[in-house]
Amino acid sequence: MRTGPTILHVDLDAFFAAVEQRDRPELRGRPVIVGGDPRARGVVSAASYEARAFGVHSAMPLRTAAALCPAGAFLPVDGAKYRRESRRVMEILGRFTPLLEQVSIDEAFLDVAGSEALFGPPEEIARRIKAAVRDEVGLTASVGVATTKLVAKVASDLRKPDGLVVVPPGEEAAFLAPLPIRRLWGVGEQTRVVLAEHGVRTIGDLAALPVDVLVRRLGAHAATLHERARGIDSSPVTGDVAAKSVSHEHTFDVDTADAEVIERTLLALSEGVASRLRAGGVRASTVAVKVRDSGFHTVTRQRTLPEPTDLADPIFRTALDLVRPEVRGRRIRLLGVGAHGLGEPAQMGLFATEDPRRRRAVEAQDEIRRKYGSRALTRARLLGDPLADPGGRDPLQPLRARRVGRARPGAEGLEGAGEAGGAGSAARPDEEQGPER
Ligand code: TTP
Ligand code: MG
Ligand code: MG
Repeated sequence: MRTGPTILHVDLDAFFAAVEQRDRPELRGRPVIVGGDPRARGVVSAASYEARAFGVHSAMPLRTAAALCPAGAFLPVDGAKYRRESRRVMEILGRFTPLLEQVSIDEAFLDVAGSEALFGPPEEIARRIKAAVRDEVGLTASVGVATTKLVAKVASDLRKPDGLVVVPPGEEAAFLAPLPIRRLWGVGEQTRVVLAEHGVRTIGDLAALPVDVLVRRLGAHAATLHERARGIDSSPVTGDVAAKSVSHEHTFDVDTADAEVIERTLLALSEGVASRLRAGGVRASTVAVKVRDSGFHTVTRQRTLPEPTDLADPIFRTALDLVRPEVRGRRIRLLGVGAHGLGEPAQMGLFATEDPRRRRAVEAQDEIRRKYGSRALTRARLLGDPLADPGGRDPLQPLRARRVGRARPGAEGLEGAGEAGGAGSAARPDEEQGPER
């Protein structure tokens, strides 16, 4: 059941042009037009915001762009590079929920309904995403947060570049009402002309029209349009499109060969991965591990499970099995646990074989974590260790609170909690993430 605004729409700002400005600092602050030779017959793919000030936009003939903005830097399209950067951004988004639906090279919907215990409320997740994309990829993204995909998409576009717009539940129609009709999905040029004849300029004008009038003029799809104008859109975020894996990694403050520390870290990482699988309502059929030693030698190993799971135990046991032969006698710098081959239980023909009591117990624990915070429940194994908080606010740095040392009796976990909360610390996927190394 959805209660708050949990759908995020993320869209990169002036994507192709921003990548070029990132890679060529001399282009920053200048009008940049990606599309190719301005004397050729092509069209503009992307225009930096500086170029837009001259009226240049995507899909405009390059020659027109050159006439409007003769001082612009005209660059060829480097598709391979943009696809690579797109994958990096999608990987970041995938850390926050398996319910990730990529809809174009630079945008995606996320449903973070199940991710709050791990990452905080949706607005906080939006901020973390923006920070991670900025720090790790060097690009800015705009994010809209709402109860529906439609409203989230309109919201992400509203304060570009570098925008963040949250539409509280119940305010969808009021949010849309003053906006020009072209901002609504599915309103093409022809529809706009017909609507203009009825005096419709804003989305609110459309919402106020009787639906039968609309259907008579525009056909059946007008009914959907009318619903959209009131912010109604029930299409779910379909997670199976882009989210193909969930993974957590940890870089040790000090490289370690301590089997106990390694085991505990794997358990914490497995807990984090499993809890994200459950949050997304998916199970994994394959477990992967990554081990990097002090000499930066990295190995990855993976194994298919006897049956798909969303529980920490089988993930942990498999990860431990895979990691053991790789760590012998070595000092370890980084460990990672990943879950691949994700699917919904029904698609995987599950439900039949598992013990329903076990599932109810795990779901009850998830519920407690959701209600009272991730620290409310911790395995006996991780107790007395304020650092191991797999469901902590920043599971990408599950052991960050290590430096605090073991909590003294009577002061359990307090310092640790403060540390692990580390708001806004944009964790890198692997290296150099410890701010106090
Ligand atoms: P958009 O997200 O539509 O545009 P943008 O990222 O350049 O600018 P913003 O989101 O800040 O408004 O498209 C993403 C990329 O897709 C864009 O950088 C280039 C490419 N593209 C084309 O090649 N042709 C087009 O007509 C459009 C609209 C985009
Ligand atoms: Mg964009
Ligand atoms: Mg886009």
